[in-house]
Amino acid sequence: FLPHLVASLEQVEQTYIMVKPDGVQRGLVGEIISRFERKGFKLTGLKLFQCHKELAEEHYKDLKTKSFYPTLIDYITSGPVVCMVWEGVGVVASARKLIGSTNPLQAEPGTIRGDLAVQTGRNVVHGSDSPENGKRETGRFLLLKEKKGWDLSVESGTGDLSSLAALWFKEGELCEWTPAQAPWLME
Ligand code: IDP
Ligand code: MG
Repeated sequence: FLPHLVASLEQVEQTYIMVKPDGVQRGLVGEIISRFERKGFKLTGLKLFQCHKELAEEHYKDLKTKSFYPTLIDYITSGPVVCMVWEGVGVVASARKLIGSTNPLQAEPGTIRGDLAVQTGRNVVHGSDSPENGKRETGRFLLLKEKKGWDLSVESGTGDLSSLAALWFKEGELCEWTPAQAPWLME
């Protein structure tokens, strides 16, 4: 462990990246993982998972009133997804750039959606839209809870842990590690 190479904990964000069922069915899992790997972010969680309706509804609860909501829930639960946690300074906004616009026809070439998809309803990948949602969707706090002495009330901001309900990962599923390439990515 090289503390001088590691950004302070408050600066490090987590984002929940998910290869949606169309990405899995189309064999794009490796391609999508590669893009985050090559960029230099750190993978701290990864699994193939069949999402159930309740979780899909909770994940997309902000879109409940949209006309496409029922088909969105059907889409996300239609087959296995690949759930990932990527970690790093600025990872949330950077991952959204790597992913590209929601509508793949408007997404820039070079982005995942710009290169690999044509329709909003089949846009192959999800990425958290804010550091707060990154925490909520990844369940980052579960890992921190395992570390003795971590004050969860600091992590939650309010002391209310219910706001940190983990959506996609369970206790013990995330890994804390230092990649061998760390000193070659961060000065
Ligand atoms: P985002 O995934 O780029 O953050 P959101 O607006 O949060 O986009 O929408 C979540 C997901 O809902 C999209 O990725 C897409 O799969 C689906 N979606 C959004 N808008 C539409 C639409 O107009 N038609 C069909 N599906 C949509
Ligand atoms: Mg969104």
